[in-house]
Amino acid sequence: MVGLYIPTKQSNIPMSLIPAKQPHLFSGIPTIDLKVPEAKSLIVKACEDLGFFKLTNHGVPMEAISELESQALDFFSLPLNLKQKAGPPNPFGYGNKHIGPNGDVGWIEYLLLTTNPDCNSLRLSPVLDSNSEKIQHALNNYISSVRKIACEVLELLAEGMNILPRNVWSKMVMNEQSDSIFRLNHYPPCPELVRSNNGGNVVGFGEHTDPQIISVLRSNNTSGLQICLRDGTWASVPPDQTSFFINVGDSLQVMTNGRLKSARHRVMTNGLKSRVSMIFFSAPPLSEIIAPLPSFINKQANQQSLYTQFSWFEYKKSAYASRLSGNRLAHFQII
Ligand code: GA4
Repeated sequence: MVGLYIPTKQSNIPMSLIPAKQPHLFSGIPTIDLKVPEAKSLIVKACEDLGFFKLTNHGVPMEAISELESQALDFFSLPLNLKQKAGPPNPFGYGNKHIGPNGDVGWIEYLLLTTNPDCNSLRLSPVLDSNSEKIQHALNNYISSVRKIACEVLELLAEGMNILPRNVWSKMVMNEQSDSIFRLNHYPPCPELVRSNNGGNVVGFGEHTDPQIISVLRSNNTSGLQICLRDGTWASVPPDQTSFFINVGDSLQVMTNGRLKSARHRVMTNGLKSRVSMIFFSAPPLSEIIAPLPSFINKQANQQSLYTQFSWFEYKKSAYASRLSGNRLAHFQII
């Protein structure tokens, strides 16, 4: 793979001598047990403070997770020319290094997929022939589990903030027309890094916020995910293959009029181990209007909406016209 973005490159210093500047593993990620009575208030607090937390005791069987991981690894270990038959990822399919339509690149290969059962066969069957049924089955099973997790979290958030009805957000994700998508990412170890032994700073997936409502991420036991803290510093998230990581997306930030903040995050390539992640991006139907709910605008306190109203279709269109690291909400902010 070529064309990497190596952010610490400084003039006159050979790349191999640039010291590792990876942040330390951060021990402050809020960890929330989904089944405890105080889960809702803990989730609200985590989404207000960081827009990010780790979810444990989620009830999704490890077999469903491992099965999809193993199918994904089988796919990514195929020869490049075969995998490319499932591309390009416009809008769904296999992608390699290129992220989005505007020139962003990373040390990554991936499958972008729909969340509609059996709708990915058009992309996957030409590569996997009859074996595509296995991955389809693992995908359907996993996606239906994480969709439920996303909805449970959204309902706890609504309850925790006294928003009625409690399914105000989950019903968007459960809607048949929901535009939710799914992503399987493979970050191969970077041989160049191993050779130079400088330990880090090759970008797998550049910094960004997710445009959707919330994202449910699971990875194998390889580090790489980093989140941007409120003071602008980056923190490495210790991997945990048995838990999910949840992050707030731009749309939830808008619907809560900025009370919950979307989490800026990125993934750095691990020099030695490959990282596999699977992410469910929960989204509303394309026609859904994204605007602050009235309960987040306190008229007595003269509070106003911080954002102009837009449909998910409009936001998505504007997101896909932006660079990965862009502040996509700026365009819709009322100043
Ligand atoms: C970020 C979140 C999801 O991975 C994604 C990404 C999408 C893509 O990879 O095609 C985008 C990015 C994401 C936001 C800005 C645009 C679109 C790449 C890019 C430069 C699938 C999504 O929905 O938005």
